[in-house]
Amino acid sequence: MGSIEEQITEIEDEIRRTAYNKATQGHIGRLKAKIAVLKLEREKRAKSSGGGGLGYGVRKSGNATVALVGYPSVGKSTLLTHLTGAESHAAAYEFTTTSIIPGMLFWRGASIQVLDMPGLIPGAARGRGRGREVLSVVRSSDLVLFLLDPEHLEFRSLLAELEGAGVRVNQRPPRIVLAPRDKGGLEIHSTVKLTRLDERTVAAIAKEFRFHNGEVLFREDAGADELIDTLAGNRIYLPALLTVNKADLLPPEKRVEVTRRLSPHPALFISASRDQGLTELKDGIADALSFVRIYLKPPGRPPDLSEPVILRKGDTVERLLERLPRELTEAFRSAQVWGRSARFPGQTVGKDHPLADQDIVTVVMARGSRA
Ligand SMILES: Nc1nc2c(ncn2[C@@H]2O[C@H](COP(=O)(O)OP(=O)(O)OP(=O)(O)O)[C@@H](O)[C@H]2O)c(=O)[nH]1
Ligand SMILES: [Mg+2]
Repeated sequence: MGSIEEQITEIEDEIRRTAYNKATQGHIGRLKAKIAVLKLEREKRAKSSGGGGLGYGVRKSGNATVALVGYPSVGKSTLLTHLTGAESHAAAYEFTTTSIIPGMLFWRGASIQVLDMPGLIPGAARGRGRGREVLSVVRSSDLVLFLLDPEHLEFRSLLAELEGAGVRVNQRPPRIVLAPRDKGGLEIHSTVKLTRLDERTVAAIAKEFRFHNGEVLFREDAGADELIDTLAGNRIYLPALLTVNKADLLPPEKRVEVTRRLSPHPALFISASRDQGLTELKDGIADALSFVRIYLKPPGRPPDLSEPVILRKGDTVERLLERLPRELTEAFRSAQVWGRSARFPGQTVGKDHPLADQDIVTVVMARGSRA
């Protein structure tokens, strides 16, 4: 048997040679599972040999982190500078940026960390051109901002690089639940009719991941890819925005053509160097990050509407407490909520209550505590 890389290539070739139909879909599913397992093994080795990991050591800060992803020379550094004021050298040759450069964007009350990065090149997921480090930074971000040059619209291959690194953009995790057990064999259940997978294929794919005992529960009509993602267990699901930069060089009639070529992915046209479309872009970033503003109200006093605490959609009271002074958190007894997440004004809730945008919250402290 050859190296991991050779084995992956060999199986990929076999998949390419195999026509996809009802009779072959089980076989193809099994081959895809083999590739996924080999890639997990490759990641494990890269980590233990010191490569990969958070090579660049950027520390996350602000309310959320956005990763600028694109091929060399598309204008990532120019955009960082125009969005955040941070200096990142821009130049008319490729691979100008060789490390991660952070900047901070303040927009609609939130502080958003933007990361400029080296350009991605095909093969990044295999470690080409610092690709592994860049992709690991992408994995730890909260939003991917894709930048394309109108002259190079290969968005699909950019997406493929991220997919190869286990990043799924603008997708939700598959509705498949795994319940591993120590013994008893494999049980397959589903709450919906499965049209893309049969039991034999499910069992064969599970076997590749050494999932021999336990339950696989399908809550959707999933295919092999979704099952493999669930079994691999290390996929990251991120929202993403697609922008086409250098729109100043693009005549209006060409825009229509570019839009058509990128379809079904909606793209925003900007010019980083000329500050065109950047307000829309900032709004798009803030929307995609689903910020939630929470106003604090000290007991018996009006709420402080000047400085909200910024959380993300779905965050609970517990998340809010993490952002407050220790004394408040330690003495927490309950919270009172006014606003969209409350069933009635002033509802008393616990730490697991999910908050909504513009909620007003009073932290009720246990009796006898100071602060
Ligand atoms: N016409 C035009 N040129 C731009 C725009 N944005 C960037 N450029 C130019 O494109 C070239 C590359 O810009 P960079 O910001 O260095 O690109 P990059 O993506 O950071 O490149 P790497 O760091 O090499 O990956 C520079 O000459 C920029 O001046 C734009 O909106 N319009
Ligand atoms: Mg750059």
